[in-house]
Amino acid sequence: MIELCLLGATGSIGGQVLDLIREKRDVYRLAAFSFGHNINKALEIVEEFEPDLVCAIEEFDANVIKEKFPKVKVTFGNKGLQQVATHDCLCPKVINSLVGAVGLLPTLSAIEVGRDVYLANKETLVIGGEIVMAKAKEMGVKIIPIDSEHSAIFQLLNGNNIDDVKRIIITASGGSFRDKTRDELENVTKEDALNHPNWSMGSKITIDSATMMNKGFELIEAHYLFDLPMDKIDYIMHKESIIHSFVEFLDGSVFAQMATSDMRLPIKYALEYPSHSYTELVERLDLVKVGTLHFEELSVNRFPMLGYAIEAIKRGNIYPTILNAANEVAVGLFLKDKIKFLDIENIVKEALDNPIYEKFTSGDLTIPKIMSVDELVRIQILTKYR
Ligand code: MN3
Repeated sequence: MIELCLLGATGSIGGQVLDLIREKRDVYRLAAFSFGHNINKALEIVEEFEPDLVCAIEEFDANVIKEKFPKVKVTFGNKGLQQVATHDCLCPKVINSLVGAVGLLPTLSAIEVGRDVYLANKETLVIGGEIVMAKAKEMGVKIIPIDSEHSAIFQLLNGNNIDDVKRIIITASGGSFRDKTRDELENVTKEDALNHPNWSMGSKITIDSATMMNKGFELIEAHYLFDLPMDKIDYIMHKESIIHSFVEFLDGSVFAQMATSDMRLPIKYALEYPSHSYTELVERLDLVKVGTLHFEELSVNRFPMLGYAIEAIKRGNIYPTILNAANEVAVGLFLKDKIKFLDIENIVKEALDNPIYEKFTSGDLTIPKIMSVDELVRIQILTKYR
């Protein structure tokens, strides 16, 4: 029996993890979970899965759970997330599907108690990749990706020598606005942006897909996960989202991983790696029905966020934190109709170029430094756009 400690159970990835548990109740048990603000969904999950421990973000929601389910251990806030990540059970697997920078500390808590982390929270690696991977190495634990592109590369590298890799090529669907020119982006709405052509995901990542920041994050994620220099990490537009990424080896051989667009496959592979055992959940790929696959250059001029992400990782140190915090706040403002779509890009660019952060670039990157710069960036932007 594998006991899952699931951070972010009411989100899109969390819901798909629950699907996998339902399919194999004899293999998986939900031991602990956290949720954000969806108290109704959280109550349903407690009722259905009878976990030992539940964490709410707000104390108020924690009390609601406690009242209804007095036998369940209940906690809340950031400390609670770390309790879920380190929850004591026999065969724990920690899945981090939180959204945003809040995912970093629970990842580290899990690593510190010697647990492998099944990682869907890309911000963990974007802002803390250096520290997280070093700590994982020190503790001898694995970081297993739950992201379709990184799962593809992880599958393709299995049994191969990383030194034989010429480059990896991460595919991008292009997001909701892939066929629009920059002029046409001027007045697009939140509803347009949330309408992703291939994937059904949470709102934050769907907006990140439309701005291409998601792909920028994924380049950084790959850099740390596979310990590859940025010049070995390439990207390409592939509108069908059938090929989830490529690995090109030094001898010219190029491998692709293909499947229908269903996150339950990368989640299942992560949890059951290296097994490809049967599942009913994932729709089979019918190549005749697909017919044709398309590939196009992904231009940094058309999608400047991709360039900002590459620039942030080149500058290193605190810059990926600035990139992420600015993006998180900007996407939040856009989802509240406070700014226009293209303002997201402007806010990120302004933050990266803001000289007030320069003083943080000296000295090594540390967790306290990440936390304080993260907060400072948020305050700076929110004061301006309130
Ligand atoms: Mn992805």
